[in-house]
Amino acid sequence: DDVCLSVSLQPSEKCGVLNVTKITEHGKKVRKNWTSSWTVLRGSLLLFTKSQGGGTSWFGGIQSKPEFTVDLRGGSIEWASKDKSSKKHVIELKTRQGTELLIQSENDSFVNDWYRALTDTISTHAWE
Ligand code: I3S
Repeated sequence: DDVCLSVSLQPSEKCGVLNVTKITEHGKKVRKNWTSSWTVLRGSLLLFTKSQGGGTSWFGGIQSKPEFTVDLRGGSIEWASKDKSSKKHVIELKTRQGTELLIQSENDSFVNDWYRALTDTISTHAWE
């Protein structure tokens, strides 16, 4: 989008505010810590920046460095099962590096768009 370009100052496929938590890091279970993150999809990378202004603002994306980045190559996504979270519209993302994330928004069409974009990215970059 134009918004993604102007906000991130670099072209990106998709951006927006999502609720995110890691559940596994380097193959080890970690405690959930849901945070509202400014999320940018750029190439095969998914970048998360702490969202400022209470979660509705894309403002934080301009200034902040990504808090963490995951490489989608070789990863997989699916809709999270009920035992993973009580929240609605939760995507479970597993990376080849052994990080597992839950990605969520109350807005189901928004989450569906992300699901599609992430799926496309994973299949596009599958053989790199
Ligand atoms: O998988 P869990 O343990 O039920 O996840 C919930 C907890 O992380 C909870 O925090 P504390 O147990 O640290 O107080 C969070 O507040 C909840 O949001 C987590 O569950 P959901 O179902 O929202 O992912």
